[in-house]
Amino acid sequence: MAEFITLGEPLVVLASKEKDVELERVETFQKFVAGAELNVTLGLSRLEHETMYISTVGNDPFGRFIIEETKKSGINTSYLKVDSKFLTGFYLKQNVSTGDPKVAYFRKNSAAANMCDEDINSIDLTRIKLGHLSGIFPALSPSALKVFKTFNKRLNDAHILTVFDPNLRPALWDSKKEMIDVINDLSKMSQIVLPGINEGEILMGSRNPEKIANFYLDQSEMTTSVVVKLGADGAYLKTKGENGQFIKGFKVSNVVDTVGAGDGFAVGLESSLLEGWPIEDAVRRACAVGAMAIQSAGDNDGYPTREALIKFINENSSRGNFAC
Ligand code: KDG
Repeated sequence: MAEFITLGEPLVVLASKEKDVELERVETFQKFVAGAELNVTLGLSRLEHETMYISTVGNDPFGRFIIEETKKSGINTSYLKVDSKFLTGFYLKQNVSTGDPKVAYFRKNSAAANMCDEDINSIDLTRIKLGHLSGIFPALSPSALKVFKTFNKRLNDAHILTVFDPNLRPALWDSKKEMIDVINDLSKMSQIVLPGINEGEILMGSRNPEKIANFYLDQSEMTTSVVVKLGADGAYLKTKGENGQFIKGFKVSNVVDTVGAGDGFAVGLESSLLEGWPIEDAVRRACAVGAMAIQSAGDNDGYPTREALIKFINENSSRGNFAC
């Protein structure tokens, strides 16, 4: 049983040890588990929430590594299956001194991309309070898009709070237009939408956080809050019928790797919502976890325990002590 659920493609990431070396020339890689939705699940379970992760891996060393690590983290893996016909996806990530790293995906036709509706229909949603959805899984294949919609519908029918992170990955889509149309359409089926500011510009044509928020609030009856991620500057929160507000971020001096920051943001937000916090405070914790995430090399190993999160917020907060 769990209070949190998500569906995603787990990956292994091979992160280069050498800095600023082109991926084809790298000699040493470090292996981690990755995949946006798995990152969020791992982060929530590190904060002691009961989580469930739905996916399929191949019958191969990467798949076995993912299963082992996921079980070790206390995640409910009842619906993490093995399909011997396909392989587990992986990707290479460059270690860079500034900016976002270059990545190379090896995930086409993976086991997760070949999931089908039957993998979703039998899932027991009893006690689930929050479903996390990301725009990566529906980009994997036409069948993954169908599975995603079935899963989203089941969550909606069961009146479970859903949070949608557009997570744009242009390399996974046939065209930019298809990506924009499908992602904007899928966003309509969640109560909370979490676009980054750069994603907002691609998806609806403006870098103005209020305009981005209004676009998602206006396009769907179901969407009640939009949180626009502004990187180191924090976030902009707008709830239907209320004024929008900027929430300050946490500056960190030691940026190791930016990948996984957005998922960390979702961890902070969703953990707070599961604990019954008002959304404004949830966004503040989201900014904290996002900032902590960029200080390590893996995609999710920077996500904090509860103790580390309290310490980070108290040491970096101008508002004084902050309950976690
Ligand atoms: O958000 C982090 C993800 O980008 C990473 O873990 C790998 O799922 C991944 C992707 O599609 O890039």
